[in-house]
Amino acid sequence: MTKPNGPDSPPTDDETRRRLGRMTRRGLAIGGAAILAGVAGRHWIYRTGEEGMLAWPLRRVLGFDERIGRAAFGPSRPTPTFPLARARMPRVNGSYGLDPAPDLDKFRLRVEGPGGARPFTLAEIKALPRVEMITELRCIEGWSTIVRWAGARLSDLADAARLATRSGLPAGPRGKPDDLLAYASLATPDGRYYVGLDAASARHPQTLLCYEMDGRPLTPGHGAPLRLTIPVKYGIKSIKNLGSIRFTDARPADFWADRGYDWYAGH
Ligand SMILES: Nc1nc2c(c(=O)[nH]1)N[C@H]1C(S)=C(S)[C@@H](COP(=O)(O)O)O[C@H]1N2
Ligand SMILES: [Mo]
Repeated sequence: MTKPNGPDSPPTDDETRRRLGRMTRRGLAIGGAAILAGVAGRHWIYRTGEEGMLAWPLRRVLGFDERIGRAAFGPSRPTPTFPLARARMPRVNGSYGLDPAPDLDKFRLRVEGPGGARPFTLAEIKALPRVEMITELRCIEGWSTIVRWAGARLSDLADAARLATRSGLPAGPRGKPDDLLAYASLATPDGRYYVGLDAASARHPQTLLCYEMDGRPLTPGHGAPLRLTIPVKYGIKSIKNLGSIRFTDARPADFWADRGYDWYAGH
């Protein structure tokens, strides 16, 4: 007898799909509420009338719909996975926030939320269910590489930390959808590189805190000892040399969005 998803066997694409099915059902509940709120909002606009080119409440409602819509319906499908023979090491690309080289023995990932902060050692992160996957790293510069990754799901860390919800409860299958904090803010230890994620993308089952690439521990250039890989987004979101994760309801700043790129950076 083999356990389908014991620690010895990497989770299959079926596990990814199962988790996504759960997220989509949760998303439909949030989306329904957003649509009702949108209808109420529009009714009010038609009573308040126009102001300039576009009634300001309409702009606000559209912004609201976009935010909730993306969070609710966001990435609900697995990104493609590839056979091992196609996996390569990508080039080292982007070095903001990579120096000074971190002291591996003293490494702590700082996880924060409204309920407090909790440091995680690398051993604690490696004790979470190990996921191996072969997915594409796509850079906005136009290149892409198929990479073999190993790490822990960010959603599993979030549930272990109990800092990603308002109530402090894990956001697991029976969690309340409206309990989830809307965003995650990730940064290097020196804060020089930083990434903002919507909760749906952060909790996507292929969003991993990686400690291995190509079957080996990360090299400093690729973000040792811990980096993110988030294949539903462009490479700019796959932050290397990860030092902290903060769960929040305020949309976090993002290094490349501050320099003119799309904040969501999905593809
Ligand atoms: N800390 C940090 N992480 C980063 C970057 C960076 O400059 N600093 N660049 C990003 C970009 S643009 C890409 S494409 C990927 C590249 O990852 P790689 O160097 O492992 O190929 O890292 C991302 N993560
Ligand atoms: Mo990139």
